[in-house]
Amino acid sequence: LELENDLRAAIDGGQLRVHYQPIVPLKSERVTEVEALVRWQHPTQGMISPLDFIPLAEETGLIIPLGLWVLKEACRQAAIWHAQFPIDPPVVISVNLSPRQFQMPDLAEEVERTLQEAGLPARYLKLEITEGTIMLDVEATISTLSRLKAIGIKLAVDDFGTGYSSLAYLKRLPLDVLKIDRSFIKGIAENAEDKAIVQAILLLAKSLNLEVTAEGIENAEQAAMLNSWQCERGQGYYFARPMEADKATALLGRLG
Ligand code: G
Ligand code: G
Ligand code: MN
Ligand code: NA
Repeated sequence: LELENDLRAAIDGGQLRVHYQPIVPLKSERVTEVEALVRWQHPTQGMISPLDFIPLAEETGLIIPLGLWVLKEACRQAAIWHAQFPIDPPVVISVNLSPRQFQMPDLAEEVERTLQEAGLPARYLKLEITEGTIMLDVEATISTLSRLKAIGIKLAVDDFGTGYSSLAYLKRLPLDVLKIDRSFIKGIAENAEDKAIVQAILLLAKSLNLEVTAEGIENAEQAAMLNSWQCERGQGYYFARPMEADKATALLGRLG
């Protein structure tokens, strides 16, 4: 309960931060996208990981104001980068949506309003949901994704391969990207099963006309293998860790 009250105060009191992790095309390794990842700068406990407060936020419903704050902040920052750096195409911002956020009845309207307020064109926003979120209520998912898609937002499945989404449903969803979970990427150089799974996901994605981002790339060998398998994009400590907005600005500036 103490943590819950602290978190409530944190949302209202400006203790949340958004960090940004670059996502790169494996062919060029130039940053074309960043994932927004929330952090909590606690007054006495220091920086708290989302792993330690997102579940509580989800349980208590605080994820709704928290998630809207992250979305707003990420869109605001993306619009600043677009104005600041004449990169073509401008960097895409990717934002995670929890199950409860995704089930908000007015999600599409909230997102559209946020984009308008930030002055960010919808095609530069990508939303990430997990297979678990997709499968909560597939018909509702199709309807919500279709509304978001109609606005022009890009849609990604996060942690792909770890959940239970059915291939029959995947075909019916207006998705753009599968993000292969980092647990599969970890072993691709040494483990025949991981390699087979990742290659199968790449084949599946191609046949469903989806792009792929490989998560958790930690070394050059993994990046090179994935590139040789025509995986479009990568994310992971090998390229960059999540970083403060200022550092991301400096990174984007060097590429502009
Ligand atoms: O950045 P890090 O690896 O610590 O994130 C841990 C987990 O928290 C990841 O699963 C990530 O998707 C999740 N996460 C980070 N930021 C957000 C956010 O803004 N909203 C939601 N729903 N999840 C987030
Ligand atoms: O669930 P989601 O994919 O949104 O989580 C992203 C999380 O993965 C972030 O918390 C980020 O810190 C973490 N992450 C990003 N790249 C790597 C990596 O190369 N290795 C590991 N172990 N974690 C990573
Ligand atoms: Mn994610
Ligand atoms: Na993920």
